[in-house]
Amino acid sequence: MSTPLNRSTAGERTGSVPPVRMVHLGLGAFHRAHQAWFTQHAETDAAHPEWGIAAFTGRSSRAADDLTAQDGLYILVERSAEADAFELMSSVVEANPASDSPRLVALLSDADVAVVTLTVTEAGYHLDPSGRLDTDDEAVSSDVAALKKALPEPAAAPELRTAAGRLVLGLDRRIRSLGDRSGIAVVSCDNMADNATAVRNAVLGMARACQDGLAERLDEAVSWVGTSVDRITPATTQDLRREVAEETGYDDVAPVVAEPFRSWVLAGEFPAGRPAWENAGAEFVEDLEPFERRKLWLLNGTHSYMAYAGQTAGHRSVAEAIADPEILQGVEDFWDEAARHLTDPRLDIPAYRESLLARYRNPRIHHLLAQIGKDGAQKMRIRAVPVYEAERASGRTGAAAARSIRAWIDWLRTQDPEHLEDGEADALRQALAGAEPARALLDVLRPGLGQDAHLGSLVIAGD
Ligand code: CS2
Repeated sequence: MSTPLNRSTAGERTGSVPPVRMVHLGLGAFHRAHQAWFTQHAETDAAHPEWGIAAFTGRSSRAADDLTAQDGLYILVERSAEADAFELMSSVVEANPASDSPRLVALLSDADVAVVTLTVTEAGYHLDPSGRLDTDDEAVSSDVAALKKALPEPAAAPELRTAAGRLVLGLDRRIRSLGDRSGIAVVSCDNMADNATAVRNAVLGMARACQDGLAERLDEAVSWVGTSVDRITPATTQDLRREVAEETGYDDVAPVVAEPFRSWVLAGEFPAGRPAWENAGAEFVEDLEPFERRKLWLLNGTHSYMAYAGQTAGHRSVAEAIADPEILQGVEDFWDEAARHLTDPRLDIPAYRESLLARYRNPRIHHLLAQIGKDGAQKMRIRAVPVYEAERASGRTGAAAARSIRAWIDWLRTQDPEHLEDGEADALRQALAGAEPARALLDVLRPGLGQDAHLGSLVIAGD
């Protein structure tokens, strides 16, 4: 018989409940395997932790119900190629539905809350291909309308649809109640190029569309911190729940599984303090770009290539795909191209590549290609297109990056257009329905890319 998991059944294994000093938007498995892990391991006294996280869900509110029933507790399974290690996680102390604007406002109006982290996916920023907030987007315009009404009324806290809208509301209230003590760090933890600018553009773009002068006020209070985040975290399955119950005796309804590897590189200021994440191995740097590119191009770039080429070849997981010699070759070729533009000596590319291969080959991590294949438009735009462009700019063919783009196009053309799991599904459907789908899909990645004759010869051949 297994026991429900909560603070009373866990007893002293969790230490005291830490005060909320962090807010997280996008409560999903990755947050719970990454920032929550770093925060818990940053504590110097595990019995008296100082940094609690109040999290808000992303698209689905299920995690709020599941975790609330467990007082925020859950078990993290660290799965190496050989064995599992089980750890009780207790740094998340509140799990709220995304719709709970009053709670978000209350938290952000508290001077003790010092950090907001986000994992809302690339699509969750609602940016257009030029990197600015897409004000034509339906969720964005609905938030603009709601905020225009709510901002002048101090007590109003309407339900909002975007992370940017929620932050505008919460930060506006913070500045009103705390004045010159409102300094706070907003830390994007999504896999994007320059994620600090992405979240800044989203939030300030929203503020600008709502009220004169608000963007400037928010920009003064907020330190936009950029990060490169890494930990492979497959989706939770029923099997995992059973294994956790067998091994720990707890009937955890929301366990998380992740690989042992984890990395967090951050750049930026924390005006109101932060957990000592360096105690847990986080690195603080002045210039994030080399680290961010290494991660986005080498890891995420080949993940996406494997997602599309792998599914087309009939594979289901990363471990299966990388065992296919043709796909392995495609991965190595992509790495060779990308590595030419990753020359900072701190990056140690040979060691990084070797460790990636071991991570991909971990036979006990069932990381599904279908999971990675979602939201391909945003992903390919930042994972493959820049490698192709860097290669072209230095006079080379960019053939491996082009092969990856082609794999995406070929895979997309086998999908049911009505069921595309992509934040840009409408644009993709339109492109797929046109006379020259491959060219039109390239234009979705970047306007004008469809006119690139060289890329066309590599990608569109046989169209
Ligand atoms: C993956 C990432 O789903 C995806 O697009 O490439 O989630 C990847 O597993 C993480 O970035 C690893 O840190």
